[in-house]
Order: sequence, then C-alpha cells, then structure tokens
Amino acid sequence: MSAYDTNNIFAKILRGEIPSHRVYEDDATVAFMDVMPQAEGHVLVLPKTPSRNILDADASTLPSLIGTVQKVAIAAKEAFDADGVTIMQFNEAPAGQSVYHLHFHVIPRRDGIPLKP
Ligand code: IU
Repeated sequence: MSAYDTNNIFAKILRGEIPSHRVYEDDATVAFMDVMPQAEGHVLVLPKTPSRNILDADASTLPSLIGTVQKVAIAAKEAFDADGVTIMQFNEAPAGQSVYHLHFHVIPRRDGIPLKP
C-alpha cells in the first residue's frame, strides 16, 4: 500500500486550502457535503489525523470517527426527511476508493430512489 499523500484533495480541504461546505467539526473529525452527491444530503466524514484509509488508520482515531458518523447520519436523516441512511467506506482502488484520506460516506435514502452511479 502506498504512503499517505499530504497533497490529496481532502488533506487540502482539511487545511482550508480548498473550500468545502462543512456541516460538522470537532477536535478530531470533520464532515462536509460531497461535491458529487449520490443522493440529496450526501456527507463525507473524515478524521483530522492523516491516514490513507482504514487499513493504515491508528485504531485510536476510530471511536471518535464512528461517533461522528453516527451523529451525522442521525442529523442528515432528519434534515433531509429520509427513510434510511446508507453508510459506505472504501479501501484502495479495487474497492472503489478514489480519494486517499480515510472517509465514510453518509447518504440519506428515500423510499424507491436508487443511488446515482
Ligand atoms: P471514494 O470513497 O474515495 O470513492 O469517494 C470520494 C468521494 O469524494 C466521492 O464521492 C466524490 O464525489 C467526493 N469528492 C468531493 O466531495 N470533493 C472533491 O473535490 C473530490 C471528490 I476530487
């Protein structure tokens, strides 16, 4: 597995070098709107600490990260009047990862509406 790239797009967003629509932030985590949402209200949740994906993450970062995923899932379901929430997380290209800073997708779901590809 490659090393963490400090110039990946989410690292730049975390440093404030590229704008994002932040919806949640605490000492350890950040959540912002996905620019190419697969459904209305698609949010990405990241740890502030650098890791490429879950495979190289320090286990100590995971409790706060999953705590923020839960907070965002509850808030997004409410805010977008959704019927459910899909949570996804990809590790390396064959698994569908395209940006190499660990992140979870939190996607509000409506009855009968499939995810956009
Ligand atoms: P993936 O799990 O690495 O495949 O997801 C990357 C996501 O990052 C994907 O949903 C993109 O739409 C999203 N994204 C973004 O929100 N802002 C960006 O500048 C870029 C990708 I590049």
